[in-house]
Amino acid sequence: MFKHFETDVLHGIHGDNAFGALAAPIFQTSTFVFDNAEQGGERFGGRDDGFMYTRLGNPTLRLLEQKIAALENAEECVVFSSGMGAISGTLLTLLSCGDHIVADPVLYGCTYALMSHTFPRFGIQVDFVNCSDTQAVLAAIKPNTKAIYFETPANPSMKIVDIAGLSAAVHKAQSDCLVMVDNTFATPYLTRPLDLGADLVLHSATKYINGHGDVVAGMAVGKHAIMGEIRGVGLKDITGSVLSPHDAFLILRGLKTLKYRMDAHCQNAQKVAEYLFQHEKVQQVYYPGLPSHPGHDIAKKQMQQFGGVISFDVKGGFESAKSLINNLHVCVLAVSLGDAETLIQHPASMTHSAYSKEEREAAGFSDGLVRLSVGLENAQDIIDDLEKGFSKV
Ligand code: LCS
Repeated sequence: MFKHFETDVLHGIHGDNAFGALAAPIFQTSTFVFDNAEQGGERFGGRDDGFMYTRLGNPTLRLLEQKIAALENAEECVVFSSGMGAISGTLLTLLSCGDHIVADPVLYGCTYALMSHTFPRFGIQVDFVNCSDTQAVLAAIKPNTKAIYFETPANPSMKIVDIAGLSAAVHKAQSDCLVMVDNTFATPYLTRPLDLGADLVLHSATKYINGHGDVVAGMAVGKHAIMGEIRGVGLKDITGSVLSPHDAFLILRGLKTLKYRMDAHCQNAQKVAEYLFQHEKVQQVYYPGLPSHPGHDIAKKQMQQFGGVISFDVKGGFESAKSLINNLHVCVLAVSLGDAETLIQHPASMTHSAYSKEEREAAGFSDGLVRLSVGLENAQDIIDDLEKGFSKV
């Protein structure tokens, strides 16, 4: 690989490309023809690494996996048809009935639902513990604790977890306990969790990695042995959550501009966060780029920049927030994040509606919280739109 991220996303890995196409060829095929019965048997037996069936592997998917593994400085990546596919496929591969995990209480709503509602049905115990508090995490570790799981920045409160500090402490306490980081909000351009000591990285590639709001996809990234298990069990048998080759092509295309998009998202978000911070109708702003954010110093250490998502509380709670949201035009009312367009949504009733009111309070985000995924428009147009919206509050 080269010295710079923007070069690495373009060069170095070209995959299986017999005709020298510059853009990634789309291998839109479900199955692969064998030369003879012996070859088919060798492939299924793992003694020949040729392709067999797209759920088990495909050259377009493979190219994307190799690129992401290189960008995360990892041995291996497995792509899935959604972030939730990657998360459930990974966790259900590595956990069994009787195992225990520690997870931060601030998680994307469906990840939280998987852990709080589904895992207990399968005898997997989950303790939700503040992962910004290393001592609390260490105190929660038991002999059967197989993983520590968190997002940083976390959805939706933009909470920051110290990846290096927590990974070192957890591995010292229990060397085989896996530290898993959902790196969706940071992307490998802003943070490389494996370089900081984490064991496994998860992504919703639906967000910044694809970046154009036209694909749903996920990724798991880590060491060969674990990724082999995740591919052979979590992807192949448990979820069957295989990405389509055409979607892999779109992500490969989006990836080419990841650095430039992230630079613009981060610069715009900083301006919008500073505007919101001084606004008389805003109660509180949650953005790690603001010195007032409790995770600001750690974010400065482990992130190249502070990301493109901002959450904030409007004075007067949800009723006031609704008046704002319903009077915006540049900021589009939609869930998801990391798209070119600025997206605004209300976590308590939308992305995080799987949490009860008490669970949201315990996790530290209010029912009135608004989340803004700052897009690639001119920052002043976003600010002007918010200003007009606030005038209706
Ligand atoms: N991890 C994080 C941090 C996420 O924000 C999401 C989705 C997922 C995993 C799941 O990925 P998916 O299956 O959707 O690709 N977050 C969403 C959100 O905040 N609004 O809509 C989806």
